[in-house]
Amino acid sequence: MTREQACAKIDEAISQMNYEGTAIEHYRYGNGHINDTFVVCRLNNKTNTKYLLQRMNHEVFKNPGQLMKNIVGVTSFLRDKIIINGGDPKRETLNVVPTKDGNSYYVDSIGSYWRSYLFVDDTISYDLVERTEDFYLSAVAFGNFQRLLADYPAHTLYETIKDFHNTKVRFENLKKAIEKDVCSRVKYVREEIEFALAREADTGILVDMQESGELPLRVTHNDTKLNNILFDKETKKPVCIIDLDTIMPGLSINDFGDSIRFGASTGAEDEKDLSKVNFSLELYEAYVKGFIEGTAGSLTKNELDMLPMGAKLMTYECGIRFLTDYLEGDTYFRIHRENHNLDRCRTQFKLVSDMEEKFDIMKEIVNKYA
Ligand code: ADP
Ligand code: GN1
Ligand code: MG
Repeated sequence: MTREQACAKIDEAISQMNYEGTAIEHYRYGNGHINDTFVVCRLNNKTNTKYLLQRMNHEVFKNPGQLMKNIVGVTSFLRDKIIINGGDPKRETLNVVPTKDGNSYYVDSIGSYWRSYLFVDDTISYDLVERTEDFYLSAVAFGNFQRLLADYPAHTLYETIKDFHNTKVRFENLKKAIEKDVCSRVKYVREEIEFALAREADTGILVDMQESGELPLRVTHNDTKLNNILFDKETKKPVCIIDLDTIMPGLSINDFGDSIRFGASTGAEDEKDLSKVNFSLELYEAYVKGFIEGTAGSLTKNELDMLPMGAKLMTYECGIRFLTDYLEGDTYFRIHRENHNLDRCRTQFKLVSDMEEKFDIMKEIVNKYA
């Protein structure tokens, strides 16, 4: 079944959600690579109300029920903290809209899983940093998010994707994809494969430090790219951190690194012209400053020391994930054009090379703020 076909029962899903008012329209929305996202507009007492509706990607998230338990738990926890801090809980965290039966998700008659959130209106999400200040503010917000969740009972969280940021496992998956070569694409990407294989020794650096206890497990977001944060259209301040599907115990450094790989680039994640894709030390510095402020002294010395490595490894890991998906026939990340995953892989590898050249400066920048 294609993703389009899996969304065929959207009207049935809408009819099962506990929405106010009457239907006006619904349309596709956003630039996520994983879920199918829609906005649902309703008319309620002469005012328009919007909801966000998603078909959860059941191929990627094998147990949507457990995933929704994580999200309900985390968002209610955040909601309480936001209220105590005098914030607006309807805008500053996701709010799950239940089904008419009071469940957090609905399984339709063809087996697709749907969930809905209040739509956080008058916001914008960026696919490329427009102002350094925005990136700095996103760092404060992601750091703060991690700090807010520091006392969340981590043992209650389900692992929604096994070995999500286990770079060693990601590397093994790439090797298997190369061996199988199901689409006969290996011949087109010899250079990228060579680049990936040459860095095998790096794949265990953070995983091993985690296993030995040198790096603490924390409740982390695990998908901290810039378009997973909503900014207020007017004030340009971060409002809400979204895409909570991968909240799990993880490494703080990976949240840092994932933001850097996406945001500290001068080009989009899928830019074809690699001359436009460079690792920006200015953006990196802004994020380092913001993240250290946002986490407010909670990072250990080892974590601070390994931030540059986190940036490099998350970029590398994402590159090998895109390459693996290209070799496997583009089954994981949504693509919009031929070779889309290969283009994405190339930007990541370009950034890795750039970071390797600038690694000493990256360390100095962390030392400046640590
Ligand atoms: P994916 O896992 O596919 O990335 P996301 O949960 O990130 O899905 O949602 C895709 C996009 O939809 C986001 O980048 C954002 O622009 C938008 N979005 C998600 N949730 C909301 C919300 N509650 N209110 C407004 N926009 C949202
Ligand atoms: C996916 O869901 P989305 O588009 O926010 C992916 C991330 C990758 C990212 C690359 C669950 O994020 O891990 O880093 O694409 N999410 C999942 O852009 O695999
Ligand atoms: Mg997303």
